[in-house]
Order: sequence, then C-alpha cells, then structure tokens
Amino acid sequence: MKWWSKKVVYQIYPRSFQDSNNDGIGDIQGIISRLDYLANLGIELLWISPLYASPNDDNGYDVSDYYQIMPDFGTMADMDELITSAKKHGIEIIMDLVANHTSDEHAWFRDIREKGRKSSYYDYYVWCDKPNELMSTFGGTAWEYEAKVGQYYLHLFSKKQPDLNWKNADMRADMYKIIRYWLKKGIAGFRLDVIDLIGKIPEEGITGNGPLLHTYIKEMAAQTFIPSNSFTVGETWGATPAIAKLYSNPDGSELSTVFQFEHIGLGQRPTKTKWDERKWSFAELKTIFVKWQIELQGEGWNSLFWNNHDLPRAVSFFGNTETEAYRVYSAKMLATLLHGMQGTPYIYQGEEIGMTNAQFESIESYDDIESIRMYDERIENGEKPLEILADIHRVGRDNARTPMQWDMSSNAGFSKASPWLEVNPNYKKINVEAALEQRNSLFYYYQKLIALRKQYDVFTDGIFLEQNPENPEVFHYTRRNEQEELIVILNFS
Ligand code: TEU
Ligand code: CA
Repeated sequence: MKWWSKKVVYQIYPRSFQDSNNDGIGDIQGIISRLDYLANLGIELLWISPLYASPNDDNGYDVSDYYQIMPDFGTMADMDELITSAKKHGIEIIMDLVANHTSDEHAWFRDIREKGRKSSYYDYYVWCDKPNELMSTFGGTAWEYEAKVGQYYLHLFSKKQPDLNWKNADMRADMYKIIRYWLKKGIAGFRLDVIDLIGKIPEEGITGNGPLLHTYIKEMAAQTFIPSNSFTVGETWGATPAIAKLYSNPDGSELSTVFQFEHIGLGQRPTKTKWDERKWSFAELKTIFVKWQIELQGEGWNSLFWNNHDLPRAVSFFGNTETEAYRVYSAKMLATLLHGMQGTPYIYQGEEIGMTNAQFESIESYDDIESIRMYDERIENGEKPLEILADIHRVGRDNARTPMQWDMSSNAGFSKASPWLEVNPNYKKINVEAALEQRNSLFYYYQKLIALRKQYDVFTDGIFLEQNPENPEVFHYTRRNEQEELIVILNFS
C-alpha cells in the first residue's frame, strides 16, 4: 500500500468555496476557516484548483506567474499558513499544475511580445506560418497571429492560453523548477491539467497522446515526483485502460493515477461537442465501471469521481432531483457505488450535501468562458437563447462553480458581498448547516463511507467481482480480500 492508498480527496474550486474578506470571491483564508469541516468529513487530501497569479481568462487555468498567489485569493503567507494548518488537521495539499499552457500575460510570453523572435523564450511556445485545421476547445481556430513575431501561436484553449512547447528542454527544466518550488513548501503532490496534451505534434494535427508524451512524463517524474514520493493524478480525457496503465504503472515511473472520462462521455455524442446530448443507459454505465475495475486490477489505480469544476453536478446528471427524497436517495446511491470500488475517491465541493445544477434564466448570469463562447457562436447561427440555455443548464461548467452553500443566511453564508457568480436559489434547503443538523443527511453518509474505507482494508485491496451482470436495474458487486468481503447492491430503478 502507498501512503495515499486509503485516503479520500476533496476538490476545492477556490473562487467558490468560502470568502473570508467579503469581496465576493472565495479565498485561502476562507479555506483555512473550513479545515475543521473537512477534517470532520474525514478528508485527508485536498486538491485545490489553481491559486497562482492569473488574469482570470479561464479562472486561474491561465497562469501568469507560478511563483505568486492570485491577489484575489490572498498572499504567499496565507498559502504557507494553509499548508501548515491543513497538516495539523491531518490534511495534505495537492496543487493544480497547469503545464500545457501559460497565460499570454506570463513573463515568457510578454518577453516574446516585446522582442519577437529574438526573445530567448520564443521556442517555449508553438509557432507556425500557416494555420491548419486545429480547433480550440472553447471554439474557433486554435491559432492566433502575433504581429511582433509574424507567425501564429497555438492555443488549444483560449487565445489567452498559449500552448507550451514541450520539445524545448529549457522550458521543461523551468517547469520542473516550479514543481520543486511547490514541493519544497510541503505540498504532497499535483493534479496535472490536460497532461495528455503535452506530447502534441500540432503540424500533424496530433494533440492528445502524442508519441513523446510518456517520455516527458517519465523525465518530469524522475526529477520531481519520484524523489519526493508525491501523489499525482493526471487529467487525461483520452485515456483507455491500456493508456491508463502506462501512466499509473506499478513500477512508479510516471504518475500515481489518472482521471479517465469514459463515464462522463456517456452523455455526449462521440463525434460531436460536449453540448450534443446523447441518451445513455444504465447498462452502459455499469459496463464502463466494470471494465475499468477489472482492467486496472493489480496493474494501475482508478480515480473515482462523478463530477469536478468542469462538469455538471453528480446528482443532477447521474441521479434524480425530481423530489427531495429522490435527490437524497440517489445521491447516497451514487456515493456508495463510487466509494465501494477500487481506486481513489474524489468528492467535489458541495457533492457531500447534494448540491444541484443551477438554472439561471439569462446568459448574463453566467461567467464561464466555454459556455459564453458557445452561446455567442450559436446566437450568430440563428439559434434561440432558450435552446442554448437548456444545454448550459444541463452540462455547463458554472453548474459546479456556484458558491458553496454553507447556511441559510444571505448568499448562503459564502460571502456578505454579492458573489462573483450567483448562488443557486435552492440554498435555503440545501446547505451544510441543515445537513449537519439531520442525522440521516447525505453529509453523514459520506462521513461513514470515508470512515469505513479507513477501517477496512477490503475497500483498498479487495479484488472486484461483478455479480448478476444481466440485471438491467441493479449494480451488484463484491470486493474480497483474505479476511473481509464487501457486498454492494445498488438499485438504479
Ligand atoms: O480541462 C480540460 C478540458 O479539456 C476542458 O476544456 C473540458 O473539455 C471542458 O472543461 C469540459 O467542459 C482543464 C481544466 O479542468 C479546465 O477547467 C480548463 O479550462 C482547461 O483544462 C484548460 O486549462
Ligand atoms: Ca475574498
């Protein structure tokens, strides 16, 4: 067993978790003030979405300085305090490392804007003379003209997120320096943003899973994660079980684990964008989980998650929110399914109280760059606002980003000021304070699941066996080691 094998990860989206100074934006002191809450839940690892300096074009996933904290979130002293107080609560911090791209306001890119091709950082980014058909995830071409250079730079996300060139050894060395800087501060590891893109060969239209991807990851791991015995999880949208085994091979030469997104992709048509709805069946969902459990057994390690800051709320997408009773029952069932399997479970902030998707009536209420760009594009194509909003209500990223619902007071106890993104109007019913007052609440259910995992090794090392695979409404599996057996029976009907 590894030091992290029995731990449950909680993900915080810092902008939306807790505001301490009432400017409407969540911050590091806010997180510190809630460490007791997280420890009470049983959390031992905390992944925090990016806290670095950033102009916030993509809410911190556009980093302008990896050695600074975004002033909205606080100072480096606050960060050091967070790392220390978390440890006192038995919690280790996992930082989010954005290594595929920087902000265009990062010093490297600004130097290029000043000196053109003479900049010593010119080759840190990806350039071409004639754009090909590569598209940005957020819509439109992935190439942007840079006058001072007389060439186009690649941006697989927004044009304020130029892609780094991993072929450049100096750039790689600078990135490893950043990683070591944070490890020295006492953090326990990293979540690696879109790490499957760093081996890209843009001129051939290859983005994910490029030929040198695993060479780079091995080099990075050897110089940073392995000597520090870090916990790492790669965000890998394109991972199949075979690919996941390369990354999380027990020989330890790459990452501890990766996120696979096959169950997430169920609701979207394979050849289209995330906005194109696909009807899926429970049988398909079962098949995916069983496949990943069996394939990685002894040869890799699963990451178990229903949602994150990019995805709809678990109970809204996979469960049932038609009535209050269904919301709670289905959320408990989803939690049981996930926490009974082999791997590292993740809880996304608010999942433990069953927070739901938000359905704002106007695009003005939304902030997410992906949703807004999609909306504008489709309005230009003549589509009606209500049709487009329906898609945002279903799968838009702001569903996960509305402020954490702490209590019944104004703005759900998130902030005394008007928050950067509206609170979900259901906060008077769904909030932490209410959950803590009810013995049978979802919160206490999660608390029990986490406690069971710590108590019984079978959750961690038990082999996975599916039972009654042909049952169309029930997911039934067992886990078994030499001393213990865990039986999980879930009725999806
Ligand atoms: O997400 C990777 C990614 O591919 C997303 O754009 C994803 O497809 C989309 O969010 C689904 O709605 C990571 C981060 O998690 C995301 O927040 C960032 O915007 C993105 O990388 C760029 O850094
Ligand atoms: Ca604040």
